Amino acid sequence: MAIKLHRCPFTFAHTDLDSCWKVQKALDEQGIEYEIVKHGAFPRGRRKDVKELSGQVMLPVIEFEDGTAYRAESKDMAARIRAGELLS
Ligand SMILES: N[C@@H](CCC(=O)N[C@@H](CS)C(=O)NCC(=O)O)C(=O)O
Repeated sequence: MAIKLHRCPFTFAHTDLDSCWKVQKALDEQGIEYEIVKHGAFPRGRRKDVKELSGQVMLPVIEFEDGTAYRAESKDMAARIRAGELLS
């Protein structure tokens, strides 16, 4: 089973202006396998599942295999991934 990347639906946006892509790109660069779980864009209030998982509504969120979640500013998430510290 792979980790899950909970992200916005705009998977065509391959730009660092997109927070979800920033994290997805870092996972790709590090060769970390993941499964994408897409969520609706608006409104935030509809994201009950994201809230339940991570305690907040913003994306991206990484869900580890044990069901725990990791959410931080996307630039910090990408930096942790690139540092090889995602799973530690
Ligand atoms: N500063 C945040 C921004 C995160 C962000 O705006 N995420 C978007 C998806 S790419 C989002 O959840 N937008 C919907 C919303 O604002 O409710 C970060 O870099 O993590």
